[in-house]
Amino acid sequence: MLHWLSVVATTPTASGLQPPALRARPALGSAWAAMVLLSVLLAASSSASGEPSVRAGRPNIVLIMADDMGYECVGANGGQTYRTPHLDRLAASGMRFEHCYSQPLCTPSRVQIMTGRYNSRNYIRFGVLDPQATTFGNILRDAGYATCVVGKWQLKGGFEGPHRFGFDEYCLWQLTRRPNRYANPGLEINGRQADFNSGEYGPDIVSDYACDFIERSAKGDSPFFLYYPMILPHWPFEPTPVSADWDPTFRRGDTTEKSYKMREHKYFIEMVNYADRIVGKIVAKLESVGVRDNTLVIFTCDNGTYAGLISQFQGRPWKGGKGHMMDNGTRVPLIVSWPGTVGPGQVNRDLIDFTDMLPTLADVTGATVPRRLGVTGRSFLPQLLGKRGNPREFVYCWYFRNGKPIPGGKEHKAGESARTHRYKLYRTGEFYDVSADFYEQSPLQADALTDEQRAVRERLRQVIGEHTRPGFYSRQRKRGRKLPQ
Ligand SMILES: [Ca+2]
Repeated sequence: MLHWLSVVATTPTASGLQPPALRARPALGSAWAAMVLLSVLLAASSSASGEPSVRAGRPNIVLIMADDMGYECVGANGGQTYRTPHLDRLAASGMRFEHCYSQPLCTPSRVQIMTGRYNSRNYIRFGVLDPQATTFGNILRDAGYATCVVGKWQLKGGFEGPHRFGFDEYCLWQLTRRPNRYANPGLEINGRQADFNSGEYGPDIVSDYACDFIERSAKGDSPFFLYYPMILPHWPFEPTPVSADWDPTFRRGDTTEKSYKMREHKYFIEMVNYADRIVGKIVAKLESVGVRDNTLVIFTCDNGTYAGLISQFQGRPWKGGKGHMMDNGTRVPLIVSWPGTVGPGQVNRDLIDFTDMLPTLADVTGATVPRRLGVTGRSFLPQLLGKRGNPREFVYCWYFRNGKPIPGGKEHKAGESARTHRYKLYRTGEFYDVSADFYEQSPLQADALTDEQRAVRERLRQVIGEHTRPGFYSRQRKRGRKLPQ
């Protein structure tokens, strides 16, 4: 493992920031004292009722989110093209969700999962998180958690950005620049650029940092929250350190990598397998430092697999749909493991969307979510504890990559929809039975709907009306912008 204080800083910046070992823990204020008291009270009341005292334990949280690795990539889900033994074991140890829906693309999903709000309420444009936003990092740090983010950022904010959004420390790619991410990467670590030139592999470095954070935090007085939006297995598709043709001298800029064999499926498969290895590495670290049973581990993904890559899933082909609003762009893995608290081998079919993560983490930790934030997600903690809970009736999606219609004829990729398990309505009026029409080829004909279908369609129309961005369409029309047809 690298020694983090010796990482070569090529561009000293961000005065006031220090490497993690030199940073002081947040002061334990009155809010913390109140939280401890609350935890004690909750422990007393919950133990009296015989239910798990989840808030009393204040578990550590590790949230891992892969990049462009759809539902079909995980063996436990029925995937047959990739080897994911660590994820499969994680699923066997806890609860696997079959209907978790992200946004179709990186930034929209990152904004939604971090803020607990639909993109219609706080999305600006690709590559940006609203500087005024409050994230799950802010909420858990305020609740006394030691916080860290490693992996891919893509949300701007400068060297202070991750701190502003609630993270004590970070080891990231694509914070203030966009150099190589895989072999010989350029990263940014706690306010400093760090360029690696000796055959290092970006995903190894950020996961080493994550392991170091876990090890340090396990010795601390506070529980910890590790948010790990993975670099893998996003394009460019390249050999990994365990690939037969790994080349430690390999180096490319984003300009040249576009001419590489970027669509070679072989490397994508190897990268998914490597992402799985890293999940195993993180879990092994939790075990080796003795905190596994007191750590809630969540694995999900930000959007579907790269468009056009065909994988085998439950005996049939599944075509990747990243960037599209169809299920192959938005249906993602969700695995939750918390030994001793979440029972093993469970499969849950409830609808979950990315606004639900923040309220769930708050629920697990007893953290307060201020009403002013307008968080609309629902906690799925009850389901994790084996209860029915309050499952959502719909999943809503507002997707405009740049916050407005995309010029150049790509409007078909943008839009707004609401869905149940079975049916999906677009704002344009197209209405699909997605259980029978996965790729949304044949909208249901309005004059042939059953009474039940009409009722569902009307309810979904209301959902879109309730969650849409007020005035958005009239403003676009005034500006002469073409809207999705
Ligand atoms: Ca992505």
